[in-house]
Amino acid sequence: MKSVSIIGAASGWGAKDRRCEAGPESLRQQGLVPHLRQQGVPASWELTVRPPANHENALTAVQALSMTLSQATGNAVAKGESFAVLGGDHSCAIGTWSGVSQVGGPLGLIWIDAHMDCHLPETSPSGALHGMPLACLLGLGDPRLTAIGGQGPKFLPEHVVLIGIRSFEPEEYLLLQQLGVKVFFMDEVRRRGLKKVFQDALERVRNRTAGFGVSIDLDAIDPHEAPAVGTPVLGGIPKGELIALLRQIQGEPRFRGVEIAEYNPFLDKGYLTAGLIGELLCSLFTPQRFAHEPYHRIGKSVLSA
Ligand code: 5AB
Ligand code: MN
Ligand code: MN
Ligand code: MN
Repeated sequence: MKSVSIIGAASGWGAKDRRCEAGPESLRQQGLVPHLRQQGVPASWELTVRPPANHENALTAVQALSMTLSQATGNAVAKGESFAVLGGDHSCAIGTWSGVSQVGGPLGLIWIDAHMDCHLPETSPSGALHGMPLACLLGLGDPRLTAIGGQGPKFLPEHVVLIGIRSFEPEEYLLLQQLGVKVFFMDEVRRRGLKKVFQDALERVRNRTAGFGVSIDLDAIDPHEAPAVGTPVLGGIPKGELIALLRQIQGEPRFRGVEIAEYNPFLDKGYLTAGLIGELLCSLFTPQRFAHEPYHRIGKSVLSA
């Protein structure tokens, strides 16, 4: 069993509401690591990456955080560990996957999100960088962000799939179509079932790659079950279905690690979303011989602290 290196990514400058920045520290305070260990996951909190105190603007803040984060994920994978990056707004994906992609051959990526996150600065309706990380990873966007972990695309388009999409702008979809990236919309997930869609996705990311990772934006899950997100969209993936599928990846030697982004502790209802994050991690990393126990709270919330 590989050990799991937990890396907090306190990114907030990628979104209009910066409070996702408090996400990783809140999860740590809520006792996430002791809970994981109790469930048989050999996890330890490696470090929390933060934006620099002094920076010119949102872009340079995201750039600096991404550079440090890419080193952290690159190191974990080079040491043969699994990793879990806990955000933080989803701009953290630039750092997470730029780092992982530097180690050992072409990488596949499953992007689970209500949104496409594939805007260019010119097409973005908000200018917010958490709507652009996938474009950056595919080599498009501000050169200061696409250069992290080395110039150029970090993934081939045929090795990337999106699941759960139900809110997007035409420009970003056009870009994904032009590149040839496969998108599984929420409609298709409902029609064919998540299980079949996920199987197709796994086939793509495992085909001619050395490994693959999963990036989970919590807003992919239905907001009734994951309320602590800044951009909720109704009609999402039921959490139980996602958990069941992630269990399939457990023990898969080519699975590199996961990122769970967009957790805003100030928007949680009790421990609903924090508890869900714990369950998602257990579904990926708890050895099969342990009973998989759902739980409702993992310690004190930042709000009650
Ligand atoms: B998230 C929107 N497309 O660019 C934009 O939560 C939303 O990381 C982006 O998926 C949502 O502002 C970014 C309207
Ligand atoms: Mn999203
Ligand atoms: Mn996202
Ligand atoms: Mn969001």
